Amino acid sequence: MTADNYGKKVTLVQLEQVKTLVIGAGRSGLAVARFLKTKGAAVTLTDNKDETALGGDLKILSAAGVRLSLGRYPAPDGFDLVVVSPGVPLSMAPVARARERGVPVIGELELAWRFCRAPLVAITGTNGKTTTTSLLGEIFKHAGVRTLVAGNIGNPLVAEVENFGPSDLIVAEVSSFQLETTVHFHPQVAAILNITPDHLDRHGDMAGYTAAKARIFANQGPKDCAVLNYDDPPVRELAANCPGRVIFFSRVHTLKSGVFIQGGQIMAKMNSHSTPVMPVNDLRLPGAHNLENALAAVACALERGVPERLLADTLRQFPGVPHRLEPVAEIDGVMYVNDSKGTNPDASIKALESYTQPVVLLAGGKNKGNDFTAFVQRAKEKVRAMVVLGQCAGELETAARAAGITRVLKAGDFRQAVFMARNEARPGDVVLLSPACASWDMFKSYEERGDLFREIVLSMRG
Ligand code: UMA
Repeated sequence: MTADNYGKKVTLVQLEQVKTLVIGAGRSGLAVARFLKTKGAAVTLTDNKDETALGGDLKILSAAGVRLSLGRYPAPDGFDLVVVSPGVPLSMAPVARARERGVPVIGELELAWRFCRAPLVAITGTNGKTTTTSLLGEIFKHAGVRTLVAGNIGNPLVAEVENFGPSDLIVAEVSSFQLETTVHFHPQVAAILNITPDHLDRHGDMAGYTAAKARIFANQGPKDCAVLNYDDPPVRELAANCPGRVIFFSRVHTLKSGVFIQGGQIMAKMNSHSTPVMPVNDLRLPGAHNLENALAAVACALERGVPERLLADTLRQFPGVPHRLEPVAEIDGVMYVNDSKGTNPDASIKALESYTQPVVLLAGGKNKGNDFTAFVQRAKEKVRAMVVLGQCAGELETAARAAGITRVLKAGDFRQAVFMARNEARPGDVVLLSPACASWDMFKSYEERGDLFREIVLSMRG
């Protein structure tokens, strides 16, 4: 297979003997290397970290015939295909070189899609995508549909995509990083929940970030559907570019058609008549942002034919996802909440807005090019004290003091930060880990950060 015919293939592809370079040996790259090997490709897996730093399944892959180039990238020439991990910037040398030579560069999402036989619902957005994807997965499962939930949520789609067929369903959380390398990726239903500043260090500016998000519907046709947030102006404006039908959802407007709130009820007006789905107050998930997530899930589920009664059952029961406003424990009258998934200022503002009681906030990590002004201004109204940590601790401290937060403490490490927060809290307060930053300066993932927070808090109970 040549580079050229790969680019033209739209669905199933022939990978036998194709010389493939997989960049990044994390969750995505390992799954891609394994998958390509089963398809008979000649696979080289590379990572800028060496074997000691990586650990994992590398020995097994090597024994299976995957060539490893760890600690340094191989000479980029001689490959027919490059598959990049989502966290690998497309500006890095081997990727740029491959593109110059006309070698196709795709990501795991595109690769998986080419082997996808099941109908696909894809969810993106700056915030809420994990909650909405999980919720939607539960809705479909409760409605009796065999469903795979995969993607940016943590389990690469390519690992399981072939186990699901036309009568099943796949719900995929997709990120701007993954969408950036799509070519033919084509979900039947594509939802965009919101677009606020995030990952600007990677995408350059909001226009670049929005363009990456909009790739979710770029290959849709008239029979497909985009589910868009009417209340979010950048998302609403994307409707003009959608090749398929658009279903809007709104928390604040009564829509002519779509999914919205009226008289305390979630209403769906998909054809000409309105149908009540359930009272808003019956929703188990707390917060205005979760109501938006629920409205998006309702729109996607109705589009796929799930009856209102069944989807309302799930909305009444769904408790949320780990690391997102996850209550960990109450100790001496103080509630400890793990919101490690608050990896950008907007997510952490939403977390702060979920509480009426005083908050001791733990924030900081790796700033992804975001401005903290709005975040610290909101924090000023909510926090008793703020503990800052990680790579951008100094930047956050300066911003917090400029916003008028007087009690700002700088922690040397994560454990110290949690103990500092405990000392600051009074009975009735919330200690909230919602960093507004990525975890990558101190941890492999936000999950690892949240797990450590949970472990430290639980160890304080005795
Ligand atoms: N690496 C290089 N060169 C580079 C950059 C990274 O070799 O220039 C290597 C690193 O040394 C590391 C590997 O690449 O070994 C990591 O790859 P990765 O960052 O793509 O991470 P994965 O473990 O493959 O996880 C990725 C997603 N991570 C990112 O997008 C940063 C996971 O999303 C996703 O769950 C997983 O694939 C499966 O699809 C996480 C995430 O933080 C949750 N996503 C961002 C977000 O939600 O905001 C986009």
